[in-house]
Amino acid sequence: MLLSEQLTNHGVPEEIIEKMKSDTKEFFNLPLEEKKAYGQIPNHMEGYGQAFVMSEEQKLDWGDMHFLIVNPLINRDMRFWPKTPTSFRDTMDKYTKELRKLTIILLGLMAKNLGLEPEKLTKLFEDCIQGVRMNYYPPCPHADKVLGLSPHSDGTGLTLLIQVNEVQGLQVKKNAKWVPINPIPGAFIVNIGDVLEIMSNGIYKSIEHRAVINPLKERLSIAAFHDAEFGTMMGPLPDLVKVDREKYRTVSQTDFFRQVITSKLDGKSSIELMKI
Ligand SMILES: O=C(O)CCC(=O)C(=O)O
Repeated sequence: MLLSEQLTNHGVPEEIIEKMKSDTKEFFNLPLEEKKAYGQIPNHMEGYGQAFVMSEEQKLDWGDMHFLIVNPLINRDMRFWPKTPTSFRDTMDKYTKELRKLTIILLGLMAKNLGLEPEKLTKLFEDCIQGVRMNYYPPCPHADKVLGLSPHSDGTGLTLLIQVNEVQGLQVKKNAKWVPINPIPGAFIVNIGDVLEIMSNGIYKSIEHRAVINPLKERLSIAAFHDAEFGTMMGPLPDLVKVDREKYRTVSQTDFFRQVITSKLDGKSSIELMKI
């Protein structure tokens, strides 16, 4: 079953992807003070900073990131949207609109693969919650002693990820081994998240992944997360539990999100808590 695949011929115009990449690079190249103007604030997920910092004692990952909620439009908090480069906001808008369309196409195909009408899944993601995390990993002379992003599965539905430059760093766990994913220019890495594992009653499995660091070269990636519309219950799709026993609990999205955002990145530990 599809866990993490590279997708080419996806229909997202190349110039939109290239512009997203170059604006992201330009943002991370800004002086620290300028980036800090968009810095994370307490009890808030968005902004420039570090991923999943839960305590003062925690060893941090070797990377900076900038996270934005992009959809629903009403949930955009423009305080965190960079004004430099000047094209950034427009680029992000165009890029993520394309990715929402692509997500619906992929989810329709996945629903068919589960033996369901495409709408059984796509209608839950029509006005999806979409967030984008831009990651910047500086080189580290002791690259083997640090991680760019700790092992985790995404606590969302479907992730479309691009590796911005040709520096390898993403690894996925397959048969208990870490497998490097080589960057293919213009390709999206499609990662199944925990929400799709739950909704598919375990037929699709979320993929555990991590980012490693290069000793000499910086690396950048952009992950776009797609989640079911606000208010969707997190549980197996009713049609699937008619034909098999229910393997995951059903909880409110609020409770599910609380669990995701208050835990530090730790493999697939979050979804284990949802298993019956
Ligand atoms: O940098 C990468 O390739 C991985 C990024 C990632 O997993 C994330 O942002 O959740």
